[in-house]
Amino acid sequence: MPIERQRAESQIVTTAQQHILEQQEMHFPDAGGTFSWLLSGITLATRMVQAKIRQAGLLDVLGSAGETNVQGETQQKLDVYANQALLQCLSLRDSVAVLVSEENEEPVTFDRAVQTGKYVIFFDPLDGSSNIDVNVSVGTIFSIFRGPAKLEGDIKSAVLQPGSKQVAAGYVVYGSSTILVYTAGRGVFGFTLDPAVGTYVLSHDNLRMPQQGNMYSVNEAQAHTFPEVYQKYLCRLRTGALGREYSSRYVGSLVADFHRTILKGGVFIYPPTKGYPNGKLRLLYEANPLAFIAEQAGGLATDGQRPITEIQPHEIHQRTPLVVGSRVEVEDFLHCLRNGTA
Ligand code: AHM
Ligand code: MG
Repeated sequence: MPIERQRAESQIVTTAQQHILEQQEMHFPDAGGTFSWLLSGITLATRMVQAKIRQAGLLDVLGSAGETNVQGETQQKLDVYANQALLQCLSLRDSVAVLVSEENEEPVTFDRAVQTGKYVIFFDPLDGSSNIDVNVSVGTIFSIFRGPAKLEGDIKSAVLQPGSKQVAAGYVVYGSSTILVYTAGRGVFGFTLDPAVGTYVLSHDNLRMPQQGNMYSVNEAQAHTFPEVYQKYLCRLRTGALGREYSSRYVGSLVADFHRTILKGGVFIYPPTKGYPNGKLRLLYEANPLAFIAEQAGGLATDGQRPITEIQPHEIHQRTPLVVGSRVEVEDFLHCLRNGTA
């Protein structure tokens, strides 16, 4: 049998680990396995989290842990578990210099030589936690940067870089199946967890977001508190100004809403509101990674003033408005902004 055919037949599936290694060899030949080892820390933690989520209702993991996090939000037990899983799995990777989690007010640092501890990782361990108790999809989001040349002084400021400097980003959606989507700046790839084997398997090769969709996603009950341009833009979507009839879909878990948007096209919007004048979502571990993935898949992401990935952060837990999705919808939003009217 020809060698190529033998290879094709023996390679029944491509696992995430294998794919990440191949990508690393192709695009970062000098990384020497460090980067794939780092990512394997994330995939391990998310497999632990998904196992716990799948047992929710059987184990005592639902409900509040009785604490509030840095955002003043009640921490769910699964929030706490997911945070610990990521912190533990990643702290064992020598290449990690700093970890910044939604659940920790301060960055977690490791005493490593700069040559070894190369990476800073931002993550939201369990996004959409208000949905946990009602069996609706939740997720994990991560964003990876190279650390600064020197890690001294005020670590919180030292790790702040615009999203355009992300080395890799991804998310896991714990839905009807568990799916990992990631980019290292050379396209977007999706892997579905095979629960029987416990391995992520390539299921979405070189994912591209449709140029235009027919769904928009926003907490419309708050629409009366949105800035006028957002209200007018929503009116355009509803009235066929973009040449299509739109439906609305809103899960209330960013990862789930984004995952649908990347697959089906359309737009996800979290504007400034009365309750959240700067938007609710966090720049460094929610908006940035999803913006990087959207751009890599052919979409766009903006805060209404500039691309999300161009924002120079000033605070590790800062919030931002977010409009992310297909090129046609986001460009139309930008057009509305420029014209001051829809
Ligand atoms: P969380 O990180 O505390 O779970 O909050 C972020 C979540 C997002 O997943 C979701 O898009 C948003 O909050 C929903 O907010 P709202 O209920 O205001 O629409
Ligand atoms: Mg979140």
